[in-house]
Amino acid sequence: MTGCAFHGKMARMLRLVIANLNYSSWSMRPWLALKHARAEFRCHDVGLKTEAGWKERILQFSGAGNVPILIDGALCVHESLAICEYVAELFPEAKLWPEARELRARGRAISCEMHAAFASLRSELTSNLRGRTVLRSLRPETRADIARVFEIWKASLDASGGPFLLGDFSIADCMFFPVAGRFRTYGVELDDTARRYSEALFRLEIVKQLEAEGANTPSIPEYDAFLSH
Ligand SMILES: N[C@@H](CCC(=O)N[C@@H](CS)C(=O)NCC(=O)O)C(=O)O
Repeated sequence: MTGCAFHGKMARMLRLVIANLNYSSWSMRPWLALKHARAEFRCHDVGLKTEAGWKERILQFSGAGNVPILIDGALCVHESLAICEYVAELFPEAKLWPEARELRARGRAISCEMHAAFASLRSELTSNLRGRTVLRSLRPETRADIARVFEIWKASLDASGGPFLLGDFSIADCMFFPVAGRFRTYGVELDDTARRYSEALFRLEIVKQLEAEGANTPSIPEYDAFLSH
């Protein structure tokens, strides 16, 4: 975390520095957490791969060189999961983590797993919320990642009783929403549990708002190319 370029210029208002909401799964996660918490915040899209100077704009706020970054006064928080945690602390009434300790532990474990793993799924099924295709074949590693996601979803829904992973909507759903989006984009066949959970996500008003935000953002051809692999 670093000092912030916005600090001191304006009245305190949360700011989320993001990339294109159609493609940036990492940006979607804290965006959903903030919306669920009914937080007032402004988004600053750096223009990833579409506008000159996008990398320098990110580096103004975080030496890690990645978005999302949440700015709260002098504080810049980078890393999507850390931002979700910060939002949970700022808005405890939003109950972004469940009260039951066991479910909270599960939620943190699966959110960390989402953050750290699934490399094959992420690289073969690039996030593209508005894109639609049906991929004919997938790498075995991607199929294994998909099976693990289904396993996590089923175990969590069984433990909590649903309709979301930990019962009510939580950070765990923010972390896994982009995966449900990837499954829809690339026509991945869902089992019954995964289909019901995905439908619950896509029915959410904040998800509809996110889809509307992502609908008209600039196209990034190198990501759209994955639709025709
Ligand atoms: N671990 C980071 C990953 C963030 C990330 O990879 N963000 C991408 C956009 S989705 C990015 O900023 N890429 C910049 C680049 O490619 O140089 C997080 O969870 O926030």
